Parts: sequence; C-alpha cells; structure tokens
Amino acid sequence: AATPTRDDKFSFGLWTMGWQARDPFGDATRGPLDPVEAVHRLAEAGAWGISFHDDDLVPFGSSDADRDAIIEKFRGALAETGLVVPMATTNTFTHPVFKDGAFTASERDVRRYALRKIMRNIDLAASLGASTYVFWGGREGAETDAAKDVRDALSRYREGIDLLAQYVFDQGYDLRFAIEPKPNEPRGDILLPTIGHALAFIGSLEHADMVGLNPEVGHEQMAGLSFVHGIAQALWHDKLFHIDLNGQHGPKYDQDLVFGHGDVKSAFFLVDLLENGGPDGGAAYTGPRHFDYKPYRTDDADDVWESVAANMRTYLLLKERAQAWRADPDVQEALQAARSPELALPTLADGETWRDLRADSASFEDFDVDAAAARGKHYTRLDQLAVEHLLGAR
Ligand code: 3MF
Ligand code: MG
Ligand code: MG
Ligand code: MG
Repeated sequence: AATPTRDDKFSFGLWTMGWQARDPFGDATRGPLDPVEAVHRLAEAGAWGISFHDDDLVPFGSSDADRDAIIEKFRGALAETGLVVPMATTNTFTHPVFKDGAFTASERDVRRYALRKIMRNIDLAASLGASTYVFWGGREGAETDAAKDVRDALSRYREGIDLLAQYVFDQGYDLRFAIEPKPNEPRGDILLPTIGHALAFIGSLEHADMVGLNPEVGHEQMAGLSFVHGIAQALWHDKLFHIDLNGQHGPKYDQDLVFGHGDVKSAFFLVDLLENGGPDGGAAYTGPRHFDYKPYRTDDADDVWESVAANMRTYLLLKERAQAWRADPDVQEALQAARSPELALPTLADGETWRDLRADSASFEDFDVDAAAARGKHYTRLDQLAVEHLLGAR
C-alpha cells in the first residue's frame, strides 16, 4: 500500500530533483539533470506528474529554435511515459533583472517584461494540458521600508494578476491561478507572506473565482504558523487549488526537506485532513499531491531518486496511519468524550434567533458556569493516541 501509483496523483517540480545544490555559501555538488531523464525516472518511480518553471525546462536566453527542440523532446518523453503536466510556473526571481521584483518592480519596463515572460510560459503550460498556473513572488518584497509604497506595490500586483487572468480567459485556456505565499527569503520581507494575506488579496481581484492558493508546508512554518490550520481555512474558502508538500523545522531558512522529514506530527494531521477530512469522510482535496523539496546537498545523483521515493512513501504511510487512527474505536470514544463532534452543530437551533437566545435562561441565568469550566477535555489521551498511531504502536 506504500507503493505509489498514478492514482495517488503525486507530482514533482523539475527544479526539485534537478536542484544542483548550489546554496548561498557553496557551489553545486551535483551535475545537471536532463528533463527527459527526469520524466522517465519519475514515471518509473510511480509519480503521475511533473511541473516546471519556464527556465527549468528551457534555459534563460535560449534561441527560439533551441526552445522548440527542447519542448519537442519533453513532449515526446511525456507521451512515451504517460506522465502529465498538472502545473507550470514562471521564474521571475533568478535573473538580476528581477532583483527588485517582477509584478511589483518599481521600474515599469521590468514589470512589462515580466508580464510578457509569464504570458509566453502560460501559452506553453496550456499547450501541455496544465490546469494550474502558480505564482510565487519571491522577489516581490523589500529589505527596507523606505523604498517602496506597499499599497502601490499591491496595486501593481493586482494589475498584473488581473491582466493575466484576462489573458487566460480571452485565449480560452482551461487554467486556474494559484498564489504561493512565503514570508521571506530571498527578500527580507515578501508581499503576500501567508495564506491569510493571500486570501485577502485574492478577494480584491477582478477574476477572484479563478485564483486560489498553492500553500507550501515550510513557508507557513517559517512564519511560525500551523500549516494544518492554514490548509483547513484554504479548503473552507474553496481556495486550495494546489499544494507544495515538504518538510521544515520551525522558523528558520526555507529548508525544503523531504515531506515528513520536518514536523512529522503536523504532516500526519495534514495528510489526515487532505485524505479523510472531506464532508463524507473522503478526500477533502482532489488536486495534485505536489512535492517542492530539495534533495540534501550531501546526496549524490542516485540518492536524489531515493529522496523522490521517500516523499511518496512517507505520504502513503501517513495516509495509512491516518486511516487507522480514524478507524480506532478508542479514538472515536475519546473524541466523543471530548464532545468534539458537537462543534459541527450550529450554535443556534433551526429557526432560533438572537431573541430566543436572549430569552433562554438555560444559556445564561441558569447556566452552570463552574460545572462547564470543570469539564476535562482529555486531549492528552487523544493526542497520545495520534502519536501511537503515527509510531505504528497501535
Ligand atoms: C520557493 C518556492 C518556489 C515555488 C515555485 C512555484 C522555487 O521557496 O517554493 O520554488 O514553489 O516557484 O511552485
Ligand atoms: Mg520552501
Ligand atoms: Mg521552496
Ligand atoms: Mg514552493
């Protein structure tokens, strides 16, 4: 059951396995990975999809002829293996031209160039059958608050996303947008730093209905936030369009660990939410289970494929554990004892109004506050049951 199949909808960014492990302090420890090889090896490993930034597939500055040739080879590998491209995105962060942003660069000519770069890759994404286009604004931000009016920057961000949504609409592409929040790195502070900020921004867009989120585990955890709560709220707003799964140890640099290799308990509850958190106990999320991680810099070219397998295997093991935890009668009993299911009941009865509540002496005048305050919630027992399932002890 921990062997991945296409039905699990696992996908990987080309930039993940392809990361040569250059970091701010050190050179590459691995050679480049041919996208065609990546497609074949992912398919062999049981993955379903591959995503890419424009420049992962076609090196920045390639001639049109070279670009066409690379894309043809990539298409060929997809056709041969049956691997799909569920998502694509744009690199608007590596080239120095984007050092002060793309959508929100102060210079208007840089913004216009960025939009053209994105439009070109949206065309490619649509032609490869992608259904989601991701925006991670890594350079949309600042180190100093002296240089940019954040309100103007947000207006330009909105202008850019609105324009591209209109483009997709006019071209008749079947694509939705997903914004990926991150609090910092590489900028000192990045705009749309969390799921909550991005949700509020999306509400201000002209085509708000076609724009959702691509939250990343580590990005929310870098801000000290609960990823599980963030995902639950994204689902609640119907805005979980895509997800970047990985691992992180609390607020520090973006670690991009293998999924589950950071906060494994949070990963357990995340998988439970995604797989079993639907209204009928089924999947709450049906999109790609997409991994955005970095193989350790200490790994060699073969280890990289072990890390690919580790992401999927860990996810499937957690899925198994989460199902066992849900099915355990002791867990069900502990949930009942904590009165957890009661939260699904509306606070007022059908047809009741604030007038009825105000007239209800049982809710105030006769309410036994001390007795309610004294009720034990037994959450330690519940939490320990989760840990024991996670550890395979039950
Ligand atoms: C950076 C990221 C990005 C985004 C990618 C779109 C380079 O921390 O997570 O990866 O995920 O741009 O998916
Ligand atoms: Mg990350
Ligand atoms: Mg990342
Ligand atoms: Mg990401």
